[in-house]
Amino acid sequence: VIKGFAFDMDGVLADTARFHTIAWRKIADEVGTTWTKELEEGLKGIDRMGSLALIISAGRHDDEYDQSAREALAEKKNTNYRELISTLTPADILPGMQQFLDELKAANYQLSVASASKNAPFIIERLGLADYFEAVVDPASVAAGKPDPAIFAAAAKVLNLEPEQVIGLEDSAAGIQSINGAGEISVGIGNANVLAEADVNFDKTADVTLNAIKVALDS
Ligand code: B16
Ligand code: MG
Repeated sequence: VIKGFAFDMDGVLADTARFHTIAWRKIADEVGTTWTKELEEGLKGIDRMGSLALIISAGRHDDEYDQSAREALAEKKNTNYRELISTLTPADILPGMQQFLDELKAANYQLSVASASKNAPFIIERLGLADYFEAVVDPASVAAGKPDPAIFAAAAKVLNLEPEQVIGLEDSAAGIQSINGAGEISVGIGNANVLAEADVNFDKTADVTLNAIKVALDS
């Protein structure tokens, strides 16, 4: 029996993926890596240093950046990103998600956040969503980031639930792998080809309701 839901944040609750893209594109330009849709999709759900490593590798610049140069680039990206997200308001909650959260709360489900972002508590506060969640998993507290199952496993644990009692929602391929690896039911939101491993898929957040998930799981 499902008792809880674990939410990814960027791309599921918050319309912030576009801000990550703006900030990372500047870094890609600086290191000389050509920006592609595949690169953009591949960064979703991947933590900050991991994302930077993918950008540097995509342009075959690995040898040009040592650890301290990488930390400086990551810091620069985050400073730019923080400026962009400082303007967030509840209007930046992705379509339908506040209603979905209301629906879950009314049905007494327990909710947690499993975001790779160290900025998650700040963003959830800016969106006015903090009161919906029993807990936000600190990504720094898990041994490995998405696609490793650790973060979604922790998202069940903070609710005192078994993985089988939890449904995870994600917009990234890495995140769906994390949910599946943790033994939870996975709901993908976005391109069905990218999220092919999800148990259930929706094109967009506005399509996600409790009933739509039930119908999809029963079919
Ligand atoms: P930060 P999610 C992820 O958030 C983003 O999808 C990913 O693009 C980003 O690099 C990562 O957070 C780290 O974010 O630099 O703010 O710590 O989708 O897991 O909610
Ligand atoms: Mg995401």
